[in-house]
Amino acid sequence: EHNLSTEMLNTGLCRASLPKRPLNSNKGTFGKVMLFCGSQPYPGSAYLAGSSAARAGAGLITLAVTEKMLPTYASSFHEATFAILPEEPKSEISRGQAHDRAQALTEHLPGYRALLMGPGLGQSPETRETILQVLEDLRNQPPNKRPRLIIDADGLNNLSALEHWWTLLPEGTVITPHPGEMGRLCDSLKVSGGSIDRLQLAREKAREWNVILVLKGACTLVVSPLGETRINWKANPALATAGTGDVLAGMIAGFLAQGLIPFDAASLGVYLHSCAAERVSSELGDAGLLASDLLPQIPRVMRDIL
Ligand code: NPW
Ligand code: AMP
Ligand code: MG
Repeated sequence: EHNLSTEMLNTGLCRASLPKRPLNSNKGTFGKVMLFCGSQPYPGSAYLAGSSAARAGAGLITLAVTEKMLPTYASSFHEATFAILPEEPKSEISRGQAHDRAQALTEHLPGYRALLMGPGLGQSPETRETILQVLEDLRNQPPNKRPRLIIDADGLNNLSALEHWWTLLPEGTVITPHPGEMGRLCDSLKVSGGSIDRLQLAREKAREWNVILVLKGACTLVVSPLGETRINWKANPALATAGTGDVLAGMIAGFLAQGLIPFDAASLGVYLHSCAAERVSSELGDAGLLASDLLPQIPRVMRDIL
């Protein structure tokens, strides 16, 4: 345990992993991101995550949405493309329907380098079933053929109800719980209290779950399955507002699509997310940041660390 590398996230470290932008590049160079995010009560999370992936430099963003939801997204997110999923059934839970939805999603996945599942999805039984089916499809694909996976928010909440949920994840998955979600993943352990050693917990769980764990908070930890740890020291209360986690998840997905290894994609996402917040709060102060204010700052902070 004592030999595990622990470093503070900083500009030098992140500059080294920032994706290069060759002059003769095209959108294919920077990867496609698929998002299974958003639902009727939470349409904004799909927009925030998807545009963050694009702002982080990904080449193409696709939202997997039902036909009913399509107009909502299409009218506000002009750059996105769409994968249309079958509607959720009105009454009884149908495994078959979830299977159809998962199939519609996985049929679109060839050629995609990153998949983000979770922000704003809700926790209907059918959504849970769809997530499980997609995970199974991903596990059955060879690692070099499948997209890199990041799971956040309701993606995690849907899993945490299941025993040994982590055995369902493909190798190299990034998860980004806030302390509330982390508590649910850890069998309702209270993670936000002062008594818990967050660093030790994060290391223990990243290893046990075999994931790249981003344990969010005022001081966010990024831990690899081996226990390598990167700490983000940039506490900023401006980020304590709705939708900022959806932006972070989208940024990490964008970096995964550009070919970064998951530990670097997660680290770069966390660092640049707080740099973007710093840019906003240097103007607005500690309150009143909108998650969408972060979006135009993302390219600027990438330029800043060049
Ligand atoms: P408590 O109250 O302390 O016990 P939830 P959510 C805890 C989507 N969104 N430190 C805290 O628990 C998301 O993507 C959509 C300590 C808190 O009450 C999800 O899919 C938006 N505790 C869905 O909404 C914008 C902390 O967790 C509870 C903590 C629900 O996600 C908003 C809240 O977490 C949102 O992103 C911390 N730092 N942070 C949109 N515009 O579409 C959280 N907790 O119950 O998981 O609810 O995070 O709002
Ligand atoms: P979520 O709760 O999923 O929307 O995620 C909130 C995001 O904002 C995470 O990236 C947190 O690390 C970040 N955040 C929230 N509060 C603070 C804070 N006081 N200082 C720094 N980052 C914060
Ligand atoms: Mg969240």
